[in-house]
Amino acid sequence: MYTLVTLRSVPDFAVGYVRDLRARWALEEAGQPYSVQTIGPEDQMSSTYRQQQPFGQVPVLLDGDQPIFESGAILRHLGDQLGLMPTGARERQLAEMWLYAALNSVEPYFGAFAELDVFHAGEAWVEARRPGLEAMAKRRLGDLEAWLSGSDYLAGTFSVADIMMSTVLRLLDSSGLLEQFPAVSAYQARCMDRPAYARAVAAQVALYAPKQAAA
Ligand SMILES: N[C@@H](CCC(=O)N[C@@H](CS)C(=O)NCC(=O)O)C(=O)O
Repeated sequence: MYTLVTLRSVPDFAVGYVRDLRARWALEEAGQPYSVQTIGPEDQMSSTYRQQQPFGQVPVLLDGDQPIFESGAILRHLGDQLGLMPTGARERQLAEMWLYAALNSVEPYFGAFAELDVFHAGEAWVEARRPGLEAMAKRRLGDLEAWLSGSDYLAGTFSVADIMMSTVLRLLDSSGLLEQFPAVSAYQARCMDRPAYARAVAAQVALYAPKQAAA
């Protein structure tokens, strides 16, 4: 039995974007039931939780009583368990490389660009930093465009690497940048058209909906 540990409460802008979405999506792809355990700031600070997630963050996946932290490690684990890794040796290796690449070579740049407006709007340094971060984000999008041209997915068939990359691409949702890269945009749409993606987003939104309704 899987239990997904996530935050009890998040700011409105984060609803639908909390990284537990990656695990939810994988679980939904396989039709795998899971339960959700929510935590608050006091849990995040506790030594008990830090044994499960050393940085006090979410998500954590409990596979039985075995905790797994880092969304990439969770997807890698679920990829094998739920049949969301390609079957061929080279394709499996490609999926693994793209999983790391999404987290290490792409997410930091998209995240830094998105944070300008989410966390630093109006701060004096933002407009000076924007062109450099935008250029770097576009460089990575261009690289992805080249890889994806003529391919439906990163490693042949749909895999956890695509769950990771398409959720990383969502960091640029409101940037207007994706539209400039047709193969990336089509890839993003292809991934997000999957019914499991919609179910995963709906499940996360439903968790936070009572708070939103009360506001
Ligand atoms: N590299 C981590 C990042 C996790 C992360 O940033 N989690 C956010 C939610 S999306 C979080 O826990 N924020 C609360 C905090 O950092 O205290 C992963 O991919 O699992």
